[in-house]
Amino acid sequence: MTATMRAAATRVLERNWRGTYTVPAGGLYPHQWSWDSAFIAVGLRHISPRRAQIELDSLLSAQWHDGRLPQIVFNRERDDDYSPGGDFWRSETIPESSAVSTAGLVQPPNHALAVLLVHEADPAESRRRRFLQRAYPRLVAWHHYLRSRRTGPSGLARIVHPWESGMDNSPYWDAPLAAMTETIVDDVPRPDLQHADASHRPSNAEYGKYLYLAGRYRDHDCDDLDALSPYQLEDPAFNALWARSELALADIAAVLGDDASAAEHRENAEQIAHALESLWDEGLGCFVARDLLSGRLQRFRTVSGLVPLLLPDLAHTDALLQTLRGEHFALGQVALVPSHDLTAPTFDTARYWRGPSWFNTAWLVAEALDERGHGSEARALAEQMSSLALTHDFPEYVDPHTGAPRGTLDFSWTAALSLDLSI
Ligand code: 9WN
Repeated sequence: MTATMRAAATRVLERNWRGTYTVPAGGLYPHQWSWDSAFIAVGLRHISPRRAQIELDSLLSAQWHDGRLPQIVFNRERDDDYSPGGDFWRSETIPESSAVSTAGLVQPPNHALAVLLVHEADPAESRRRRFLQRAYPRLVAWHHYLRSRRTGPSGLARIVHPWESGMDNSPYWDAPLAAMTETIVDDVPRPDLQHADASHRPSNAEYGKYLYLAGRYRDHDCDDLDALSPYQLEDPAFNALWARSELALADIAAVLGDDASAAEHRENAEQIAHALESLWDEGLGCFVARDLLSGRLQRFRTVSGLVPLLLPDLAHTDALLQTLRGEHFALGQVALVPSHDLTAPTFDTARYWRGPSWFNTAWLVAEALDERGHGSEARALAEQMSSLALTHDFPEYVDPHTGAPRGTLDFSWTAALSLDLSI
Protein backbone atom coordinates (compact mmCIF):
# COMPACT_ATOMS: atom_id res chain seq x y z
CA MET A 1 0.00 0.00 0.00
CA THR A 2 2.70 2.47 0.98
CA ALA A 3 4.71 1.99 -2.23
CA THR A 4 1.62 2.32 -4.44
CA MET A 5 0.45 5.35 -2.49
CA ARG A 6 3.88 6.94 -2.66
CA ALA A 7 4.07 6.53 -6.44
CA ALA A 8 0.51 7.75 -7.08
CA ALA A 9 0.66 10.68 -4.64
CA THR A 10 4.05 11.73 -6.01
CA ARG A 11 2.56 11.82 -9.51
CA VAL A 12 -0.25 14.17 -8.40
CA LEU A 13 2.13 16.43 -6.47
CA GLU A 14 4.54 16.56 -9.43
CA ARG A 15 1.74 17.48 -11.81
CA ASN A 16 0.55 20.28 -9.52
CA TRP A 17 4.05 21.63 -8.67
CA ARG A 18 4.78 25.07 -10.15
CA GLY A 19 8.49 25.48 -9.33
CA THR A 20 8.19 26.99 -5.84
CA TYR A 21 4.70 25.93 -4.75
CA THR A 22 1.92 23.44 -5.44
CA VAL A 23 -1.52 24.42 -6.80
CA PRO A 24 -4.46 22.68 -5.08
CA ALA A 25 -5.65 21.36 -8.49
CA GLY A 26 -4.51 22.35 -11.99
CA GLY A 27 -7.89 23.44 -13.42
CA LEU A 28 -10.14 24.58 -10.58
CA TYR A 29 -7.50 26.24 -8.37
CA PRO A 30 -4.59 27.60 -10.47
CA HIS A 31 -2.85 29.65 -7.72
CA GLN A 32 -1.20 29.03 -4.34
CA TRP A 33 -3.63 28.73 -1.43
CA SER A 34 -2.57 29.36 2.15
CA TRP A 35 -3.80 26.45 4.26
CA ASP A 36 -3.51 24.09 1.27
CA SER A 37 0.23 24.81 1.07
CA ALA A 38 0.65 23.93 4.74
CA PHE A 39 -1.24 20.63 4.34
CA ILE A 40 0.62 19.88 1.11
CA ALA A 41 4.00 20.47 2.78
CA VAL A 42 3.09 17.87 5.43
CA GLY A 43 2.97 15.24 2.66
CA LEU A 44 5.75 16.68 0.50
CA ARG A 45 8.20 16.19 3.40
CA HIS A 46 8.12 12.45 2.65
CA ILE A 47 9.00 13.02 -1.01
CA SER A 48 11.48 15.87 -0.59
CA PRO A 49 11.94 17.74 2.72
CA ARG A 50 13.65 20.49 0.74
CA ARG A 51 10.66 20.95 -1.55
CA ALA A 52 8.34 20.98 1.48
CA GLN A 53 10.46 23.81 2.92
CA ILE A 54 10.32 25.72 -0.37
CA GLU A 55 6.51 25.32 -0.46
CA LEU A 56 6.24 27.00 2.96
CA ASP A 57 8.99 29.54 2.27
CA SER A 58 7.16 30.74 -0.84
CA LEU A 59 3.91 31.23 1.06
CA LEU A 60 5.65 32.95 3.98
CA SER A 61 7.43 35.31 1.62
CA ALA A 62 4.02 36.60 0.43
CA GLN A 63 3.30 37.82 3.98
CA TRP A 64 1.88 41.33 4.25
CA HIS A 65 3.59 44.08 6.27
CA ASP A 66 0.89 43.75 8.91
CA GLY A 67 1.76 40.07 9.36
CA ARG A 68 -1.19 38.43 7.58
CA LEU A 69 -0.60 35.37 5.43
CA PRO A 70 -2.86 35.79 2.39
CA GLN A 71 -5.56 33.30 1.42
CA ILE A 72 -4.22 33.16 -2.17
CA VAL A 73 -0.94 34.10 -3.87
CA PHE A 74 -1.84 34.71 -7.52
CA ASN A 75 -0.18 33.52 -10.69
CA ARG A 76 -1.20 36.54 -12.79
CA GLU A 77 -0.96 34.52 -16.00
CA ARG A 78 -4.01 32.56 -14.85
CA ASP A 79 -6.07 35.59 -13.79
CA ASP A 80 -9.05 34.68 -15.98
CA ASP A 81 -9.20 31.10 -14.73
CA TYR A 82 -10.29 31.78 -11.15
CA SER A 83 -12.56 34.38 -9.62
CA PRO A 84 -11.86 36.61 -7.83
CA GLY A 85 -8.29 36.93 -9.11
CA GLY A 86 -5.41 39.38 -8.88
CA ASP A 87 -7.23 42.00 -10.96
CA PHE A 88 -10.10 42.00 -8.51
CA TRP A 89 -7.89 42.32 -5.40
CA ARG A 90 -5.35 44.79 -6.93
CA SER A 91 -3.26 44.21 -3.79
CA GLU A 92 -0.39 46.22 -5.30
CA THR A 93 -2.42 49.37 -4.48
CA ILE A 94 -2.89 48.42 -0.81
CA PRO A 95 -0.20 49.94 1.44
CA GLU A 96 0.09 46.99 3.87
CA SER A 97 0.35 44.31 1.16
CA SER A 98 3.43 42.39 0.05
CA ALA A 99 5.35 42.78 -3.20
CA VAL A 100 3.51 39.93 -4.91
CA SER A 101 -0.12 39.83 -6.02
CA THR A 102 -2.37 38.26 -3.36
CA ALA A 103 -5.89 38.17 -1.97
CA GLY A 104 -6.47 40.28 1.15
CA LEU A 105 -8.29 37.65 3.19
CA VAL A 106 -6.63 34.91 5.23
CA GLN A 107 -7.20 31.19 5.88
CA PRO A 108 -6.96 29.03 9.03
CA PRO A 109 -3.55 29.21 10.76
CA ASN A 110 -2.23 25.66 10.33
CA HIS A 111 1.18 26.87 9.18
CA ALA A 112 3.30 26.62 12.34
CA LEU A 113 2.18 23.01 12.73
CA ALA A 114 3.29 22.28 9.15
CA VAL A 115 6.63 24.07 9.63
CA LEU A 116 7.36 21.95 12.71
CA LEU A 117 6.45 18.67 10.94
CA VAL A 118 8.57 19.61 7.92
CA HIS A 119 11.53 20.46 10.16
CA GLU A 120 11.19 17.15 12.02
CA ALA A 121 11.24 15.19 8.74
CA ASP A 122 14.89 16.18 8.17
CA PRO A 123 16.35 18.35 10.96
CA ALA A 124 19.82 18.37 9.38
CA GLU A 125 18.56 19.72 6.04
CA SER A 126 16.37 22.17 7.93
CA ARG A 127 19.34 23.44 9.95
CA ARG A 128 21.54 23.64 6.86
CA ARG A 129 18.96 25.81 5.07
CA ARG A 130 18.16 27.81 8.26
CA PHE A 131 14.51 26.93 7.65
CA LEU A 132 13.29 27.55 11.21
CA GLN A 133 15.31 30.75 11.58
CA ARG A 134 13.51 32.11 8.51
CA ALA A 135 10.05 30.77 9.26
CA TYR A 136 9.80 31.46 12.99
CA PRO A 137 9.71 35.31 12.95
CA ARG A 138 7.20 35.23 10.09
CA LEU A 139 4.95 32.81 11.95
CA VAL A 140 5.19 34.97 15.08
CA ALA A 141 4.17 38.03 13.02
CA TRP A 142 1.25 36.06 11.52
CA HIS A 143 -0.06 35.09 14.95
CA HIS A 144 0.51 38.64 16.16
CA TYR A 145 -1.69 39.87 13.30
CA LEU A 146 -4.48 37.54 14.46
CA ARG A 147 -4.12 38.72 18.04
CA SER A 148 -3.86 42.44 17.35
CA ARG A 149 -6.22 42.83 14.36
CA ARG A 150 -8.71 40.00 14.63
CA THR A 151 -9.20 39.24 18.31
CA GLY A 152 -12.03 40.79 20.32
CA PRO A 153 -12.98 40.67 23.99
CA SER A 154 -13.75 36.93 23.84
CA GLY A 155 -10.06 36.21 23.14
CA LEU A 156 -10.96 34.41 19.89
CA ALA A 157 -9.94 35.47 16.38
CA ARG A 158 -12.79 36.45 14.06
CA ILE A 159 -13.13 35.75 10.37
CA VAL A 160 -14.53 38.44 8.07
CA HIS A 161 -15.45 36.22 5.11
CA PRO A 162 -16.68 32.60 4.75
CA TRP A 163 -13.57 31.84 2.62
CA GLU A 164 -11.43 32.56 5.67
CA SER A 165 -12.81 29.50 7.44
CA GLY A 166 -11.65 27.26 4.58
CA MET A 167 -15.17 25.75 4.82
CA ASP A 168 -16.87 28.21 2.52
CA ASN A 169 -20.54 27.20 2.51
CA SER A 170 -20.80 25.68 5.99
CA PRO A 171 -24.33 25.94 7.44
CA TYR A 172 -22.77 28.14 10.15
CA TRP A 173 -22.76 30.99 7.66
CA ASP A 174 -26.39 30.68 6.46
CA ALA A 175 -28.05 33.04 8.96
CA PRO A 176 -25.27 35.66 8.97
CA LEU A 177 -25.30 35.78 5.16
CA ALA A 178 -29.11 35.85 5.04
CA ALA A 179 -29.10 38.80 7.44
CA MET A 180 -26.94 40.78 4.99
CA THR A 181 -29.02 42.84 2.62
CA GLU A 182 -26.04 43.66 0.41
CA THR A 183 -25.09 41.35 -2.43
CA ILE A 184 -23.96 41.37 -6.05
CA VAL A 185 -26.43 39.96 -8.55
CA ASP A 186 -24.99 40.91 -11.92
CA ASP A 187 -21.69 39.83 -13.27
CA VAL A 188 -20.84 37.02 -10.86
CA PRO A 189 -18.16 35.12 -12.84
CA ARG A 190 -18.09 31.36 -12.15
CA PRO A 191 -15.02 29.93 -13.94
CA ASP A 192 -15.06 27.23 -11.24
CA LEU A 193 -18.11 25.65 -12.91
CA GLN A 194 -15.96 24.69 -15.90
CA HIS A 195 -14.08 22.28 -13.64
CA ALA A 196 -16.68 21.02 -11.14
CA ASP A 197 -20.36 20.13 -11.16
CA ALA A 198 -22.55 23.08 -10.11
CA SER A 199 -24.32 20.84 -7.57
CA HIS A 200 -20.98 20.20 -5.81
CA ARG A 201 -20.10 23.91 -5.48
CA PRO A 202 -21.54 26.90 -3.53
CA SER A 203 -24.62 28.48 -5.14
CA ASN A 204 -24.77 31.73 -7.17
CA ALA A 205 -26.66 33.38 -4.31
CA GLU A 206 -23.76 32.56 -1.99
CA TYR A 207 -21.23 33.81 -4.54
CA GLY A 208 -23.04 37.17 -4.77
CA LYS A 209 -22.52 37.68 -1.03
CA TYR A 210 -18.94 36.34 -1.16
CA LEU A 211 -18.01 38.88 -3.85
CA TYR A 212 -19.77 41.73 -2.09
CA LEU A 213 -17.90 41.03 1.16
CA ALA A 214 -14.54 40.62 -0.57
CA GLY A 215 -15.00 43.83 -2.59
CA ARG A 216 -16.02 45.81 0.46
CA TYR A 217 -13.00 44.59 2.42
CA ARG A 218 -10.69 45.41 -0.50
CA ASP A 219 -12.20 48.91 -0.82
CA HIS A 220 -11.19 49.53 2.82
CA ASP A 221 -7.62 48.48 1.96
CA CYS A 222 -8.27 45.30 3.96
CA ASP A 223 -7.80 47.36 7.11
CA ASP A 224 -9.46 45.35 9.90
CA LEU A 225 -9.69 48.27 12.27
CA ASP A 226 -11.31 50.50 9.67
CA ALA A 227 -13.51 48.07 7.80
CA LEU A 228 -16.26 46.86 10.09
CA SER A 229 -17.43 43.94 8.02
CA PRO A 230 -21.14 43.06 7.93
CA TYR A 231 -19.92 39.49 8.44
CA GLN A 232 -17.88 38.73 11.58
CA LEU A 233 -17.81 35.25 12.99
CA GLU A 234 -15.77 33.17 15.42
CA ASP A 235 -15.12 29.70 14.04
CA PRO A 236 -14.04 26.75 16.21
CA ALA A 237 -11.63 25.07 13.76
CA PHE A 238 -9.91 28.36 12.90
CA ASN A 239 -9.28 29.06 16.58
CA ALA A 240 -8.38 25.47 17.49
CA LEU A 241 -5.77 25.45 14.70
CA TRP A 242 -4.44 28.75 15.99
CA ALA A 243 -4.04 27.28 19.49
CA ARG A 244 -2.47 24.08 18.07
CA SER A 245 -0.09 26.21 16.01
CA GLU A 246 0.90 28.18 19.13
CA LEU A 247 1.94 24.83 20.66
CA ALA A 248 3.95 24.10 17.52
CA LEU A 249 5.56 27.57 17.81
CA ALA A 250 6.53 26.66 21.39
CA ASP A 251 8.34 23.57 20.08
CA ILE A 252 10.00 25.60 17.30
CA ALA A 253 11.15 28.26 19.80
CA ALA A 254 12.58 25.50 22.01
CA VAL A 255 14.52 24.04 19.05
CA LEU A 256 15.90 27.53 18.45
CA GLY A 257 16.97 27.71 22.11
CA ASP A 258 14.48 30.42 23.08
CA ASP A 259 12.81 28.94 26.16
CA ALA A 260 11.22 32.21 27.27
CA SER A 261 9.33 32.51 23.97
CA ALA A 262 8.42 28.83 24.14
CA ALA A 263 6.72 29.46 27.50
CA GLU A 264 4.86 32.46 26.04
CA HIS A 265 3.55 30.42 23.12
CA ARG A 266 2.30 27.73 25.49
CA GLU A 267 0.52 30.40 27.51
CA ASN A 268 -1.06 31.81 24.32
CA ALA A 269 -2.29 28.33 23.41
CA GLU A 270 -3.86 27.92 26.84
CA GLN A 271 -5.59 31.28 26.55
CA ILE A 272 -7.11 30.46 23.17
CA ALA A 273 -8.19 27.01 24.38
CA HIS A 274 -9.80 28.66 27.40
CA ALA A 275 -11.55 31.23 25.20
CA LEU A 276 -12.92 28.40 23.02
CA GLU A 277 -15.06 27.38 26.01
CA SER A 278 -17.50 30.13 25.02
CA LEU A 279 -18.20 28.23 21.75
CA TRP A 280 -19.00 24.93 23.50
CA ASP A 281 -22.59 23.71 22.99
CA GLU A 282 -23.50 21.15 25.61
CA GLY A 283 -26.77 20.18 23.89
CA LEU A 284 -25.09 19.43 20.54
CA GLY A 285 -21.99 17.87 22.09
CA CYS A 286 -19.59 19.92 19.97
CA PHE A 287 -18.21 23.41 19.46
CA VAL A 288 -20.15 25.88 17.29
CA ALA A 289 -19.53 29.27 15.65
CA ARG A 290 -20.59 32.66 17.01
CA ASP A 291 -22.00 35.49 14.92
CA LEU A 292 -20.47 38.59 16.50
CA LEU A 293 -23.05 40.92 14.96
CA SER A 294 -26.16 39.19 16.34
CA GLY A 295 -24.29 37.64 19.28
CA ARG A 296 -25.94 34.30 18.42
CA LEU A 297 -24.29 30.90 18.41
CA GLN A 298 -24.82 29.10 15.10
CA ARG A 299 -26.10 25.81 16.48
CA PHE A 300 -25.05 23.22 13.91
CA ARG A 301 -22.86 20.15 14.20
CA THR A 302 -20.07 20.52 11.65
CA VAL A 303 -16.61 19.02 11.39
CA SER A 304 -15.21 22.43 12.38
CA GLY A 305 -16.75 21.91 15.83
CA LEU A 306 -14.80 18.65 16.24
CA VAL A 307 -11.36 20.08 15.37
CA PRO A 308 -10.70 21.29 18.98
CA LEU A 309 -10.08 17.57 19.68
CA LEU A 310 -6.55 18.49 18.56
CA LEU A 311 -5.99 20.36 21.82
CA PRO A 312 -4.53 18.52 24.79
CA ASP A 313 -6.25 18.76 28.20
CA LEU A 314 -9.54 19.84 26.66
CA ALA A 315 -12.45 19.50 29.10
CA HIS A 316 -14.76 18.18 26.36
CA THR A 317 -12.65 15.46 24.77
CA ASP A 318 -14.95 12.61 25.83
CA ALA A 319 -18.09 14.40 24.69
CA LEU A 320 -16.49 15.23 21.31
CA LEU A 321 -15.45 11.60 20.83
CA GLN A 322 -19.00 10.52 21.58
CA THR A 323 -20.34 12.96 18.99
CA LEU A 324 -17.79 11.79 16.42
CA ARG A 325 -18.69 8.12 16.97
CA GLY A 326 -22.47 8.61 17.25
CA GLU A 327 -25.17 8.97 14.57
CA HIS A 328 -24.19 12.51 13.58
CA PHE A 329 -20.72 11.72 12.19
CA ALA A 330 -20.75 7.88 12.43
CA LEU A 331 -16.97 7.36 12.57
CA GLY A 332 -16.07 4.01 10.99
CA GLN A 333 -19.52 3.50 9.47
CA VAL A 334 -19.37 6.12 6.71
CA ALA A 335 -16.59 7.41 4.48
CA LEU A 336 -14.10 9.51 6.52
CA VAL A 337 -15.69 12.28 8.63
CA PRO A 338 -18.68 14.13 7.10
CA SER A 339 -18.37 17.91 7.06
CA HIS A 340 -21.89 18.22 8.49
CA ASP A 341 -24.27 16.27 10.71
CA LEU A 342 -25.64 13.26 8.79
CA THR A 343 -29.04 13.65 10.49
CA ALA A 344 -29.52 17.40 9.94
CA PRO A 345 -32.10 18.72 7.45
CA THR A 346 -29.32 20.94 6.06
CA PHE A 347 -27.11 17.89 5.29
CA ASP A 348 -26.31 17.50 1.57
CA THR A 349 -24.28 14.50 0.32
CA ALA A 350 -22.67 16.43 -2.55
CA ARG A 351 -22.43 20.13 -1.86
CA TYR A 352 -19.01 21.08 -0.65
CA TRP A 353 -18.88 21.79 3.13
CA ARG A 354 -22.53 20.88 3.80
CA GLY A 355 -22.01 17.14 4.12
CA PRO A 356 -19.23 15.67 1.96
CA SER A 357 -16.15 14.25 3.68
CA TRP A 358 -12.85 16.02 3.10
CA PHE A 359 -9.34 14.59 3.46
CA ASN A 360 -7.81 17.53 5.36
CA THR A 361 -10.37 17.35 8.15
CA ALA A 362 -10.06 13.54 8.21
CA TRP A 363 -6.30 14.03 8.67
CA LEU A 364 -6.87 16.50 11.54
CA VAL A 365 -9.28 14.08 13.23
CA ALA A 366 -6.88 11.15 12.69
CA GLU A 367 -4.04 13.17 14.24
CA ALA A 368 -6.27 14.09 17.18
CA LEU A 369 -7.43 10.48 17.70
CA ASP A 370 -3.84 9.31 17.67
CA GLU A 371 -2.69 12.00 20.10
CA ARG A 372 -5.63 11.28 22.43
CA GLY A 373 -4.65 7.59 22.59
CA HIS A 374 -7.14 6.11 20.10
CA GLY A 375 -4.56 4.66 17.74
CA SER A 376 -6.72 1.94 16.20
CA GLU A 377 -9.48 4.38 15.19
CA ALA A 378 -6.81 6.73 13.83
CA ARG A 379 -5.32 3.90 11.75
CA ALA A 380 -8.72 2.83 10.44
CA LEU A 381 -9.39 6.41 9.32
CA ALA A 382 -5.95 6.60 7.69
CA GLU A 383 -6.61 3.35 5.81
CA GLN A 384 -9.94 4.66 4.56
CA MET A 385 -8.20 7.82 3.34
CA SER A 386 -5.62 5.82 1.39
CA SER A 387 -8.11 3.49 -0.14
CA LEU A 388 -10.60 6.21 -1.19
CA ALA A 389 -7.78 8.40 -2.51
CA LEU A 390 -6.27 5.61 -4.61
CA THR A 391 -9.58 4.22 -5.89
CA HIS A 392 -10.93 7.57 -7.04
CA ASP A 393 -7.85 9.47 -8.29
CA PHE A 394 -7.40 11.72 -5.24
CA PRO A 395 -10.78 13.45 -5.15
CA GLU A 396 -11.31 16.81 -3.49
CA TYR A 397 -14.08 15.32 -1.31
CA VAL A 398 -16.34 12.27 -1.22
CA ASP A 399 -19.96 11.37 -0.55
CA PRO A 400 -19.97 10.10 3.07
CA HIS A 401 -22.56 7.41 2.33
CA THR A 402 -21.11 5.92 -0.85
CA GLY A 403 -17.51 7.15 -0.92
CA ALA A 404 -18.18 8.43 -4.48
CA PRO A 405 -15.80 11.21 -5.59
CA ARG A 406 -17.04 14.82 -5.66
CA GLY A 407 -15.50 18.15 -6.71
CA THR A 408 -12.28 17.96 -8.72
CA LEU A 409 -9.73 15.12 -9.00
CA ASP A 410 -5.94 14.97 -8.51
CA PHE A 411 -6.38 17.25 -5.52
CA SER A 412 -3.05 18.07 -3.88
CA TRP A 413 -3.87 17.91 -0.17
CA THR A 414 -5.73 14.62 -0.70
CA ALA A 415 -2.50 13.20 -2.14
CA ALA A 416 -0.21 14.80 0.45
CA LEU A 417 -2.21 13.89 3.55
CA SER A 418 -3.10 10.36 2.43
CA LEU A 419 0.60 9.81 1.78
CA ASP A 420 1.49 11.24 5.20
CA LEU A 421 -0.77 8.76 7.00
CA SER A 422 0.26 5.78 4.91
CA ILE A 423 3.90 6.05 6.10
C1 9WN B 1 -11.95 29.68 -1.92
C2 9WN B 1 -8.35 25.62 -2.40
C3 9WN B 1 -9.52 26.09 -1.56
C4 9WN B 1 -9.50 25.52 -0.14
C5 9WN B 1 -10.79 25.78 0.63
C6 9WN B 1 -11.96 25.30 -0.22
C7 9WN B 1 -11.93 25.97 -1.60
C8 9WN B 1 -11.96 28.28 -2.51
C9 9WN B 1 -13.08 28.13 -3.54
O1 9WN B 1 -10.72 25.69 -2.25
O2 9WN B 1 -12.13 27.36 -1.42
O3 9WN B 1 -10.83 29.81 -1.07
O4 9WN B 1 -12.93 28.65 -4.64
O5 9WN B 1 -14.11 27.51 -3.24
O6 9WN B 1 -13.17 25.53 0.43
O7 9WN B 1 -10.77 25.14 1.88
O8 9WN B 1 -8.44 26.09 0.58
O9 9WN B 1 -8.25 24.24 -2.35
